[in-house]
Amino acid sequence: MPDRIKRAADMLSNARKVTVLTGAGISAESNVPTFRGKDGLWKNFRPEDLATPEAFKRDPKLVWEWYKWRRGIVTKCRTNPAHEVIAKMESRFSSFTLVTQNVDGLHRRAGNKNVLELHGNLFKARCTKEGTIMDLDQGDDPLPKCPDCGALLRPHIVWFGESLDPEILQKAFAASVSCDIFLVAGTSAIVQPAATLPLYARQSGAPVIEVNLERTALSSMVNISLTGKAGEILPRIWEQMGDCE
Ligand code: BJW
Repeated sequence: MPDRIKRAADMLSNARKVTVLTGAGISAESNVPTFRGKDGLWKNFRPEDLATPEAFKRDPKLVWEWYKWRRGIVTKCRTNPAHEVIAKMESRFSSFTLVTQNVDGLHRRAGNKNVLELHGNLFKARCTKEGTIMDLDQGDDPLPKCPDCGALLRPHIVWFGESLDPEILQKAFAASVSCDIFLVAGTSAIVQPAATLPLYARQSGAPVIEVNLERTALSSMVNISLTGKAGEILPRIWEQMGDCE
């Protein structure tokens, strides 16, 4: 493992354009629940009841209540060393794109600016009539309404079966096919189209480094697979990159 960490650090040290893809595992050490795995959200909740457009149509109060509970968890969480290294990377490389599937906003809290949030953001809402995206202040309202037109708001989250924002997805593809190195961390790499981004990078000639607690669907296809906690491995990579501060 120390050898592979050193190799990953050397590769990153020599890179100019870096793209990072993150998933729920990056926030696990901040105590934000992941989706799959032993204590994942999908062990206790059915995605069909909460994370599809049909579920929202059927029972918008239940869906809003679930997202309010999730925002409550995230509000109490702090960023962890994995978020902090990824934030420092943004100023280290001449071109840096962070693509995240996370909706918790912790990457921005850690200091990243160039963030493509593929699946939306827990702290934003969207008007069901006009599509306007806004910061969310739900308060005690079980069914928040659009301040402009009075229509029902929905969480600004990409649910199963919904398309991702084409502009954000296009930028994520472009950053994946044009980078020197692609780092993927804390994702099971099961959900499409995010899971395909590292493969596009690989096909375009960029080495892919994976950091995950366990092996994933991607592990056999990457150049370096590092198994362990992102909050421990990423700081070790960063330390070995040299001339970083
Ligand atoms: C650690 C760690 C530590 C833990 N350190 N690591 C093609 C083929 C098959 C299916 C599809 C397809 N294209 C589309 C689909 C359907 C669907 C899909 O992919 N389904 C799969 C389940 C098969 N995709 C969609 O519907 C997408 N829409 C779309 O493509 O539209 C066009 C279309 C539609 C339908 C058909 C065809 C085309 C939209 C996807 C939206 C995903 N939304 C969610 C939920 C949002 C709700 C919410 O947040 O409330 O987003 S699903 C959930 O999974 C969430 C996450 O962002 C996403 C990814 O999960 P992630 O981040 O990887 O988390 P986990 O829990 O899975 O993994 C955590 C990892 O961390 C693990 O590996 C741990 O080991 C690791 N870990 N601690 C390092 N400390």
